[in-house]
Amino acid sequence: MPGIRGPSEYSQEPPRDPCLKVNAKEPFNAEPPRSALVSSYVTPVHLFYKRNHGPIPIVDHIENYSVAVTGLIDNPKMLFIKDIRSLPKYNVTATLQCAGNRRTAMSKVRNVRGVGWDVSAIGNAVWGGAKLADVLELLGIPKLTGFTTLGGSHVEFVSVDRCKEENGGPYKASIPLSQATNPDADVLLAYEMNGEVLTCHHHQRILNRDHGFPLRVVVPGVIGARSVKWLDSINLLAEECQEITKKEKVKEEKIKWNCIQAWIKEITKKEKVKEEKIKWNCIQAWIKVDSAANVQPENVESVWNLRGVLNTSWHRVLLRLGHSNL
Ligand SMILES: Nc1nc2c(c(=O)[nH]1)N[C@H]1C(S)=C(S)[C@@H](COP(=O)(O)O)O[C@H]1N2
Ligand SMILES: [Mo]
Repeated sequence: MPGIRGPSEYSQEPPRDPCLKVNAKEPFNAEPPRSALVSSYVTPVHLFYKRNHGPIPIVDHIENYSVAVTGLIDNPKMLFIKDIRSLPKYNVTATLQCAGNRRTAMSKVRNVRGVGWDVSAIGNAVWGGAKLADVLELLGIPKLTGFTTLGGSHVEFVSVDRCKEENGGPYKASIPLSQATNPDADVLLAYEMNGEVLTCHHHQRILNRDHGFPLRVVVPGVIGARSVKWLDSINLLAEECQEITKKEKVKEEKIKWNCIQAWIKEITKKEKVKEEKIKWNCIQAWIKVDSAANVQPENVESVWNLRGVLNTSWHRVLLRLGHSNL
């Protein structure tokens, strides 16, 4: 693990914003107040939810930091930050959401296992980095490939953090090679978040250890679990990796990757928010469809599961109206 290591205890955690609501201290899991999600289109880094399975890794020597690319690939290679930075840089605005978001609401139906999240384990960021499709091309795997010559069909991302749920082993997750090599899927090896630099360098401003410093994966459109932080190695596998979420048999949830707030605004504009008057000066509002007319389940009871994931039921919000003509 050149240049980066995963500590086994929590004495070297980064500082965090005191307004975050802490759902678990060690490992650190916290979400912002609800207002943070709608007060700006892009969620500020310090307010972005933090979802960890172990202590935050430590970078000792950024110049030694490298990512090993191994497995079912003809030419295994070490990639340095400079190799990744030499590729074209893309900024992708994408929403990350934890599969456990809104778990607390689910636990009200019946007990569930896992960190209790309110509604803010979701955030919208501008991720800057190289496209994984370009990185893999550099290593001899062409764009839009389903199988390597050695039979690799899944790309596994391995971190260095030591996770309780993995018995002290690293966090890992995989995606299909066809997705990884598709430039339109926008899978990134990201070194920036909201223009702040995840990479440690003397003239650079912010070290963002909570969100994957110095390099993380961002997989737009699927549950946050795929977006592995503190990337240590990339392995080409013949099968999907046995990762935390796979064991839990979590179904992938498609989410919009460019916007929370704009989406809400648009819905309001098109008056697709159904409103129900429940008190003189309150309305209850909720969102239940997307632009493709996919309808969310009406009640949390119908989506309850033991792990408390993927609570996609209508999120009802009570709005206080003050003086209004309603
Ligand atoms: N190495 C590593 N990557 C990880 C995790 C982790 O614990 N360790 N958590 C995953 C989960 S479950 C989510 S929802 C997202 C959260 O990313 P964030 O903490 O930057 O919001 O990171 C994913 N990547
Ligand atoms: Mo997650």
